Amino acid sequence: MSEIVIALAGNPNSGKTTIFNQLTGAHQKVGNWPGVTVEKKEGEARFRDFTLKVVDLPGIYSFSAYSLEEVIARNFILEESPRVIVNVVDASNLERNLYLTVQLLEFGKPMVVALNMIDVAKSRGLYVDVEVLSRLLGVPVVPTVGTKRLGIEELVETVVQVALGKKKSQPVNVYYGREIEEALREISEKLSSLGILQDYPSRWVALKLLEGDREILNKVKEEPAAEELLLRVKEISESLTRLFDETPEALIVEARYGFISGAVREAVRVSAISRKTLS
Ligand code: GDP
Ligand code: K
Ligand code: MG
Repeated sequence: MSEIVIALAGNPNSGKTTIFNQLTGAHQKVGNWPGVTVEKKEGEARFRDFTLKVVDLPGIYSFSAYSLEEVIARNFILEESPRVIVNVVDASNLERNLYLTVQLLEFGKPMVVALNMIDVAKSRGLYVDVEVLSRLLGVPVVPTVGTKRLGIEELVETVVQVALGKKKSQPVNVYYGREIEEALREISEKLSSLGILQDYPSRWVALKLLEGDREILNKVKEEPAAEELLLRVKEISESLTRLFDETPEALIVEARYGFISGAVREAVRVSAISRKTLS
């Protein structure tokens, strides 16, 4: 019997634990992440010939700050290589939740979005076009109501199909603008040629270096050829800052928000009635 490890990632209160419980039922194990007191929940779900090992990652809003939860979540994704990431998204707070989604896409790993709380979204007159959202993100999107078990079977089926390569999940690369894209390309190439952090997705490491991510900087510094790389990153960052009068980090954050507002504009319809009541 084959085992598929999946990681549940999402904002706090998006319904991650509810979906985790629906997937795993009584087959759960609660412990702590190694060395820290953050709770770790693991469980198992059966689907046909497969055992899904489900890990409930800590609820987070971002991967760029330095909370313990954020580091745990991203290290799990990078080091334990789950076959599929399931991103639980609160459909009634889509724009805010997509900020984490975009950062999950950046890992370039197979992913499925569980578009949860569509009951709440509907009651507020928000309709999300699942096909459009899926096309914009490059990954399957399955609508769910975790508390009512709606969409859970389809979610499991989709996850298994993605794991088997029978359903496409190709996370899009958010376009950061010509200059940043050029910088990402150059830094990625340098990472490969210098043999630095080769187990990590190079575009992701390049982004983190431009964002000035301290944890990744420290990891890079342990590598023999770090000095040459970091010198070049510094030059690139300074020239981008001169050019735009903003740090690369700020430019990257802005580009993510730009992508998200475009996606929401395309994929969400607000009913006329609720538009009136909301104003
Ligand atoms: P987590 O912080 O992401 O683990 O979120 P929880 O699973 O604890 O859920 C947060 C709250 O939302 C709980 O009160 C759940 O019962 C509720 N909830 C979860 N999914 C849904 C849903 O699809 N619809 C509605 N209406 N409530 C939900
Ligand atoms: K909670
Ligand atoms: Mg939870």
